This record gives sequence, C-alpha cells and structure tokens, in this order.
Amino acid sequence: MGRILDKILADSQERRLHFTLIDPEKVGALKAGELARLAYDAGTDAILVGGSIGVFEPHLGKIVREIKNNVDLPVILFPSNINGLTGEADAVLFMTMLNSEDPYYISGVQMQASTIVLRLGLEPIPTSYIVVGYGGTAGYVGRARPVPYDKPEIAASYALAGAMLGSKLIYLEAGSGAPRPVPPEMVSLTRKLLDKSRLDTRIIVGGGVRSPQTAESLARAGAHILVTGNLIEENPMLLPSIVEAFKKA
Ligand code: 1GP
Repeated sequence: MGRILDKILADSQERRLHFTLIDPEKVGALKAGELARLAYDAGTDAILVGGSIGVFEPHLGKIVREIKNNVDLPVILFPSNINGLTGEADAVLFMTMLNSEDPYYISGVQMQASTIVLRLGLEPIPTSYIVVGYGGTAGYVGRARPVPYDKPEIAASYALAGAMLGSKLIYLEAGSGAPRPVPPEMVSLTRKLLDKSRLDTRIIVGGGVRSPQTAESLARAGAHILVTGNLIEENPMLLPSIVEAFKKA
C-alpha cells in the first residue's frame, strides 16, 4: 500500500476525516489555492481535485501546484476519465463505478489509465464508486443506474462486493449539488455489512451536504470520510461548522 492510503486508513481509525473537492472546471489556479486555504482553516484533511467535464491539462496541473503551494495537505485526484490525471498530485482515487451500465466506466477507462498512473508516479487508491439517487453529472456521464434512495440494501451489497474485490475506500455518491444527500440508513447498513466482513475498508460519503445536521447524521450512521464540494464556493462560512459537526458527532 502507498503512503497516502496508509495515512487515510490509520487516521480514520482514530477519527473522522473531511475532504474538500475542488472542481477544475469551476476555478482558476489562484482561486483554487485560496479555496484550499479556506478548507485547511476549516479543518479539512485532504483536497480532492476533479470533475466530470471541462478538466484538461495544463490547467489541471497548475491548479494542483497552486493548491500544494498554499496548503500542506495531500492532494488526491478524483477523475472521471483519463484527462483527470496529472503527475503534480500525490495520489488518485483509482475508481470503478460499480453501478455503471457502461463497461467503460467499470474496467475500460482503468485499462487506459493504469500505465499512465504508473508513469506519472501517482499512488493509486483502490476505490469503489457507487452512485445513489440523484447522481448528478457524475452519474449522467458515467451512465450510472443510480441506487434508489430507499434501497439501502442494494448500495450496501455493492459496497460489500467492492470490498471483496479489494477496494479500500467505498464511495457513496449522491452527486454534486444533489437536492438530497445519501440517506443515513444507507450508510449505516453499508457500515454494518462492511464491519461484518472484517475487510479493512472506509466509507466516503458525498453529494449535497449543506448543513451541520446532515454531516452529524452521516457521522452517526458510520461514515468515515465526508466530502463537500460546492459548499466552499457557495457558503464557505458554513464549512467549519460542518467539518466540526462531522468530526465531533
Ligand atoms: C463529491 O459530489 C460530491 O462526492 C460533492 O458534492 O458539491 O454537493 O458537495 P457537493
């Protein structure tokens, strides 16, 4: 295992973590640096960089470099395709979208990306990505068949399958800007099943988290890592209370 994943696994055994997502399509490099600093001050533990459209080099590399100039946090790529890769980052969520209907997003893009990740010297973090409910642009682009909000057993079964296939992170994604986040019942059932399996995995939850109450309920349900994206641009003043609510619950 690599340095970043080891640290995520070790740290999240002790405490809950918060990651901030910065979408390269929405910001320039200077702004990305500023947002990273805001996130750092709010108590975030890592910066994810990625988006489903409009991600390209050299813009992506400049953004990652500027983030690294501003904060001493791991920068982890969160790509939707091979254009989301740059050697400037520390690691990449090497994801398979388990509930895509398109084999490209399950194993095709990974075949194209694997040698690039190796040549760029990026640490791959084996991650299963499960799209829930709204799904957003990620779900649309990835041709997901989103798990209905009221079917926690489907999401939990996908999560367990991902863990059995070797993923270390299980990412439950409602989609950026989701009107409704991943339901806590879905997180708790997933956590229960993963704990039972004794496989060493962590649950990441993201999409549509806009309040400390939601963050707290996801924490209580058993999420290890919370991701927020839009919030840092739309309502940065709220971020510290959301991070705190998630970590202290
Ligand atoms: C990352 O999709 C999330 O998983 C980010 O969602 O932009 O709604 O916080 P938000």
